[in-house]
This record gives sequence, C-alpha cells and structure tokens, in this order.
Amino acid sequence: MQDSIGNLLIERQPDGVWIVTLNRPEKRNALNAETVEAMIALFSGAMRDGARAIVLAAAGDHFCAGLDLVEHHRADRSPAEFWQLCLRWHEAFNKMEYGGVPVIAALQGAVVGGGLELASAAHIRVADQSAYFALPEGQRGLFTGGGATIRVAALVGKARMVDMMLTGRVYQGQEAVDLGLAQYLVEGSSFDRALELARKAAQNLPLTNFAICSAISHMQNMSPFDAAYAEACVAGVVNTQPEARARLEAFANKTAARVRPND
Ligand code: 1HE
Repeated sequence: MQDSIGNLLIERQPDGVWIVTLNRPEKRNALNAETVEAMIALFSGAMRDGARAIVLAAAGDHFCAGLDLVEHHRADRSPAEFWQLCLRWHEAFNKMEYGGVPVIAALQGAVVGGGLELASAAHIRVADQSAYFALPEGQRGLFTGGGATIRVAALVGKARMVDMMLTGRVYQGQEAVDLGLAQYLVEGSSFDRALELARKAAQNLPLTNFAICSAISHMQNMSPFDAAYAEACVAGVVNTQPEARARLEAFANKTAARVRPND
C-alpha cells in the first residue's frame, strides 16, 4: 500500500516494514516547514499504526540538503519564528529517535546540515559510496537548529563537530564510518542494504524493539546510577513478555539458532 503525506511517500509492506521516501529531489530534499510537519505526523503514529521497522530513503542523488534555505530566506523569519520552527524539527526527530520503531536511513550524496541532523536521529545509517557528510551552516552564516549539537556531537565528538562547522570539513567513505557517522558502507545500493536490515529488525518482538529504540536514548540522558535503575525496570517488562516465551523455549529445546561468528 502506498500513500503520501506532503513530500513523504510511504509504502507499507505486509511484514510491517515501511519505506518512507523524502520526495523532493528537485530541491535535493531540502526540509521545508511542510516536510517537517509531515514527519511529525508520520513518526507520531508509526508504532500505533503497526510499523515494525522503517527505511528512511530519499529520491534522487542526494539524501537531504538540510534546511530549505530559499524558504527561510523568503520567509524573513523573526527570531521567535525560527526558534519555534526549530522546536518542530526537534519534535519530528524526537518522534523518530524515541518512537520505538527502528528507523534505518539509506544515505546517498549530500547528507548535510539539517540532512545530517535528520540522519543522526535514525537508529542505523547505511551509506553508499557517494554519501558525504558536512555541516555547512558555518559558511552560510547560520547555526545548527535541528539537534546537531546533541546528536552529531554524540556521534563524532565535540571537537570534530566544531571543526566541521568552522571549516566546512566533509567526511565520506570509510572515514565517515570509522567516526560513527554511518554504521554501514556499501558498494552498491544503500537502500537495498537498509531494507535488508529493516526486515531483520522487524522480526524482533515489537516490545523489544520499542525498548531498544526508546529506552537506550532516554538512558543516555540520565545519570549512570538512574540509567541502571531504569534499565532494570525496562528489562523487567521486556524480558518477561509472554511473546518471548516461545523464543526462550526454542533456545531451551535447542531448536533456536545459535550465535556464531560470520563466515
Ligand atoms: C535547495 C537546497 C536547500 C538545494 N534549500 N533549496 N545546507 C546546505 O548549505 C546545502 C545547500 N545545498 C547544496 O550545497 C547543493 O544544492 C547540494 C550539494 C545539496 C546539491 O548540489 P546540486 O549541484 O546537485 O544542486 P543545486 O543546483 O545546488 O540545487 C538544485 C536545486 O535544489 C536548486 O533549486 P532550483 O529551483 O534553482 O533548481 C537549489 O536551490 C535547491 N536546493 N539545496 C533550498 N538547502 C534547523 S537549522 C538547519 C540548518 C541547515 O540545514 S543549513 C542548510 C545547510
């Protein structure tokens, strides 16, 4: 089943994997206010609407060019208006990161500015050989407003983020993976690998994925002492869910797959 919300195309597959495509390639998938609202609507309801995993893809040669600079220029926003717009970006990206459904971003071309902020809210990032990462805000006379100071700094560290913003440094390829900007680098299509990973994740129990894709992020915001307490609480709920009994039984009676090293 395929439909759309604003600039987002949504394909819901029978196994619960949703393919969400940023579909504004003629503007390099720049995020205008309408697209941000569409993301809020989509990610707010995804778990409730039965999504088991989401591939976040983008039409065209570039994943996302960040803030719609032309819209921003023409709107001539006041400080209060841009402040409030940034809060809508945070709403969208928080719904992704904390929403409980695994989001796997398939990256190509520019993953820059707000596009990198978007990608960094995904749980897994898959890059192809064309993908490159940058924070050009510094050169544009701007500052990040979609969570980069939290998520990008968490991925690459404060010093690298400051360098990216001061000098426009671009990362790509294996170096980007080594820094944590993406977890996978593929020779072929990032979309194909992202879909494969989404299908794998969708086989986990929804409550387990909910914990993985919300509790870990929440716990990063807590003191280690409180995080450990919260972890025990989440494990109390997840690890006793009735739906897990069949999987535990399969392990106990030796029919479940064992964990083995890769060939
Ligand atoms: C855009 C945008 C955009 C392209 N807003 N319209 N982000 C940036 O500084 C990145 C700005 N974009 C670029 O550097 C390049 O466009 C790309 C490297 C992404 C792609 O280059 P290219 O040669 O394929 O395309 P292009 O010719 O530059 O652009 C094609 C069209 O997309 C053109 O529109 P047209 O109507 O003239 O055809 C561009 O205007 C349009 N386009 N990028 C609006 N970003 C919450 S704060 C977040 C802060 C930020 O994200 S700052 C933004 C950083």
